[in-house]
Amino acid sequence: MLDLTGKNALVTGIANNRSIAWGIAQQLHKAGANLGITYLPDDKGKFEKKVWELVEALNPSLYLPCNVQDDDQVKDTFATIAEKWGRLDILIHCLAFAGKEELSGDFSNTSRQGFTRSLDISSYSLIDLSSKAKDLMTAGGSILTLTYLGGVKVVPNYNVMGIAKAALEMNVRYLASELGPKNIRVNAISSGPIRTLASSAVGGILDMIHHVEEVAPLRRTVTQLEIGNTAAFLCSDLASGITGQVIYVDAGYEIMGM
Ligand code: 0WE
Repeated sequence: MLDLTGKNALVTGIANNRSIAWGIAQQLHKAGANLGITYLPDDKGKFEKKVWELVEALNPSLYLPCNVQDDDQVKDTFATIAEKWGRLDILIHCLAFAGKEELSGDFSNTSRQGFTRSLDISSYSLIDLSSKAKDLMTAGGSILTLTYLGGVKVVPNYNVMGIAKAALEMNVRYLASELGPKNIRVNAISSGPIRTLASSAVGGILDMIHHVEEVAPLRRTVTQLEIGNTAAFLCSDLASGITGQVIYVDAGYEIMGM
């Protein structure tokens, strides 16, 4: 049976009730995990309040600000986990960013700064968080990140995010190789497109969703709940033999050539 009782899980990347990370947090909670939630702090405390109103119902035992571009915040996050939990079992990485200018128009116009920032937030952050998490995963563990087909095949306008996801998927393999001997598994879920805060800011996302509804074997898109269920499985002992993998949860879209 899928059982995460007694496991301490840190979930990053919840912005609102449409976030894929929110779907994951709910399913980890349902399976009995003890949750720690991080949010992106901003001047007005907007996310701090919004995200808390959402996650309160899951009784998280930690609620921490963590901007992955700020070394001190990352350090403080893991210092608090070490102090309050002692041991970490599950790390959920659901973070990505690219400047709006980079997500449309010619890919060859990608700026150095846009490239660096997108790869820093969307890809390097998995290395940094995993490096800190591994020291606390003293009973083995599971690290999970979210990726997208645009990191493997060209998706119009995904642009620099595709490069960030390609790097992220390779991070998964190198981390899985390094951390396997400590019984820490590292995997990614490649989600089909879902309407979220990030994706609804993308021009043409509705057309992309309609295309998936026509072409995907299951003739529909996937839900946050379905990503959450796969995440709970991958983080559980049921998936004890799976590491270094990119699992497609996309209603089958990825297999199609036409
Ligand atoms: O990974 C993503 C979303 C990534 C994303 C989206 C935004 C929009 C607003 C990263 N940074 C930003 N920055 C913003 O300012 N997806 C898989 C969803 C997505 O994003 C796309 C897609 C799909 C699908 C962008 C272009 C084309 C398709």
